Amino acid sequence: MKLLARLSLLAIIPSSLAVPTNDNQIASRDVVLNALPMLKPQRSLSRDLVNLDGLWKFSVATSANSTAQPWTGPLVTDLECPVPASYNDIFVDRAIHDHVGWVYYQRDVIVPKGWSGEQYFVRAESATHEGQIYVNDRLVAHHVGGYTPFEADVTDLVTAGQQFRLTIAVNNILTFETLPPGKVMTSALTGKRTQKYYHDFYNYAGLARSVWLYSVPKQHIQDITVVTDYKGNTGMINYNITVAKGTTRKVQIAVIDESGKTVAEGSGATGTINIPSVKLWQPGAAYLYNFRASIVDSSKKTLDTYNLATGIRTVVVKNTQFLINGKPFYFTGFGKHEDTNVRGKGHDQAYMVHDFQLLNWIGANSFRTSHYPYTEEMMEYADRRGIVVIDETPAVGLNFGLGTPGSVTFGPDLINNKTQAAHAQAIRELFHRDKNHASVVMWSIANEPASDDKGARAYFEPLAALARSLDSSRPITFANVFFATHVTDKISDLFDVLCLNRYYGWYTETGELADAEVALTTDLQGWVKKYNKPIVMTEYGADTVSGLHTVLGLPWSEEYQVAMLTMYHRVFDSIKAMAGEHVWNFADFQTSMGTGRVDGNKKGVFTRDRRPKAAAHALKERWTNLKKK
Ligand code: GCB
Repeated sequence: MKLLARLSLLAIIPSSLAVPTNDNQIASRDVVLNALPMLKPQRSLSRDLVNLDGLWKFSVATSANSTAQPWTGPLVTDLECPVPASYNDIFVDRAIHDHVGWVYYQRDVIVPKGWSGEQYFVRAESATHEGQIYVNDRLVAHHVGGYTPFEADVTDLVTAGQQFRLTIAVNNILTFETLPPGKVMTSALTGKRTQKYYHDFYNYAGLARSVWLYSVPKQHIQDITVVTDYKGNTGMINYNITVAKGTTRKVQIAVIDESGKTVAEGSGATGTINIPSVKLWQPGAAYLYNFRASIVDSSKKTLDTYNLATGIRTVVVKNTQFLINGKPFYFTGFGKHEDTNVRGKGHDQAYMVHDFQLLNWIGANSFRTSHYPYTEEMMEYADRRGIVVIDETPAVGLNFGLGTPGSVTFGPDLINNKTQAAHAQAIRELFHRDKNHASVVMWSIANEPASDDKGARAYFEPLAALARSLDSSRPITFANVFFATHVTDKISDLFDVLCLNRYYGWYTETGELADAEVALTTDLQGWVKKYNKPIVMTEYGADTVSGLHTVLGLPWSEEYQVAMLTMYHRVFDSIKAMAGEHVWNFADFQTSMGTGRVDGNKKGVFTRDRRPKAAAHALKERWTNLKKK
């Protein structure tokens, strides 16, 4: 993006969206709230890492007030909790399952003795939704936001070769100052606290991703940003590198292809590397170069090295087309969730690989990280598998209108300036973490906000500007809810792609597919007429009980799910501006209890344990044929 355009964008980002300051009374002076972490830790010739996953001592805070005190002392408990996993479904204990507030995880850690002279960090890949890291009794990191990493430099606190007590306190409370938003309710009858929220997936909490202890040399690479391009058959990696304070030595770059051959070299902290006879990263045909950044001293000794898997590709939106490497791309796939039995949102490599196998089997080329950032492992895996990702922030449930006409969402006591500041921070952290992934082709900054609410424009305009100022190389979008129509929606002009979530035939016109077809067609044609933009249907689907069959094709049956998807596809195929279809959902998933959900949301094309419903076979047929076109 041109500098002037960038500056004018920055002008509409108010100072209230500044990086949060640390005003929490429990945080000590030198702990910066939500400090941006370094690059994902890795083992290289100059870096080391120790995985801290396993069984940790675990306990829930005994009173709601324990947040007011910093954590001190060894945990007295007989509970052990696996990391990574959400804690809610692990124990056979309703009090833990329903707990609202802080929980504590604790274990002993030894800093390897070979790390003396290095700098070392504790890093949690996430703590849902607020985390505090303690080394022995000292608070060293504080982070709000449940799906992005944070870390603490512990070099000066523990000597290499020594042991320390690591405690991570995790809080699952959602308020109007968090994303997603929520409200804690207290029963007038028993005083029991419950967490209310406005999104349709269970509020799993805890340490659902890995925890690491890692080392870097004192002079090290802190961050790398790459933006790729190509001209003819020459690839380009535009890069920018930041190094640790006190780094006096030079940055050198080598680009290595998949066969191990160095194909280009360069030096300096910022620049462009040209790659002759480039092999592009393509959907379904990933190709990754190793962008190797090193800090080298005058005698050519390497002090630090970071290896960044880099796919060279471009993404451009042109009129109603979504172009990857100049070719129209049609999204097929799903909105997903991180969700499995017992482990909740806990990362599991077996499920990750299996889910990608199923995506491949069904002919899907993409997914959306509905409705929060997924693990970094998953983003890296998508890079390697050639799966395209729409990467979403945890801004879900900014919508109090569902089912209540005339309700207001944005206002001083509702979704307000503080929510907006948290939203800005969520955008910063997601972009910071995922900016280098070839698989990520678009940012979704929210799911189904009340974009027709009178406060929607004032809320979203600065956020869209912030997103563009942080990354001008990818389109931005949000997923639009059905009742914010092309007439009433107030924000879609701020975005590049129209992502629409629609449930004709399910929440409206239930069981009446002929009516639903007319309603869907009219709706889509309205958007086509008003905007010259690509349309991706980011949600459509029907709750379906696996094994329920009916010859009449009634709702909840496998037949109905197939018939409904088929109807949607007929409509999509008649509209030129359609650039993709993501069925809701890849698999059945857990939600909060309620009369409308029987053990969760059943819109999965696969069951929660990943068995195909009839719709999976129907989609496989369609998507495999689309691929051949
Ligand atoms: C939606 C939401 C999604 C829900 C889905 C449903 O519009 O975006 O989070 O799970 O509908 O099944 O109701």
